[in-house]
Amino acid sequence: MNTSIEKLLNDQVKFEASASMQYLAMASWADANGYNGVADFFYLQSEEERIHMIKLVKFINERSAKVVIPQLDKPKSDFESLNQLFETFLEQEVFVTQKINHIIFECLQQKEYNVHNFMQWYVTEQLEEEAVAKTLLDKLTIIGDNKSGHYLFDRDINMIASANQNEE
Ligand code: OFO
Repeated sequence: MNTSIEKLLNDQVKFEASASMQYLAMASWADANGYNGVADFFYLQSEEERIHMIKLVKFINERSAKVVIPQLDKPKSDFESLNQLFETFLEQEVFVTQKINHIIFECLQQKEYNVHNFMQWYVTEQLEEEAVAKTLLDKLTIIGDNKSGHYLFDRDINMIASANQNEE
């Protein structure tokens, strides 16, 4: 594998690991603030990001390139509101999408078609995750500061997220 692609894939290992830790911090904040549904949602997101990271680690090894397990920055762990929590979720997903698009671009430039093919799974995943993050943030924008609205959002979050995925 071309060394610049190897470096990009290792960077992506770090981004997926960072996303996993960020969502763990968000789950913990939600747990501590009485939003149990939101906490469950982010605990699950955190696990999914870890799976994305491991999928990359295995692929890099399968291709006999070198995996570098990264050191991570501390995730953001204080949030002013549910809205801010979900803004962070959307920003995080948009950031990862940009990184994946960059890998796709570089794979085509460097004729790394196997890596390009492997990365398609991530392209689809990002489309879904960005759509879920946008839907949830839209709902919170409608709810505004309404406490009963927040209660219902917390109760129904997993239903809203899976309904969104089924629509695609
Ligand atoms: Fe790894 O799926 Fe989003 O970030």
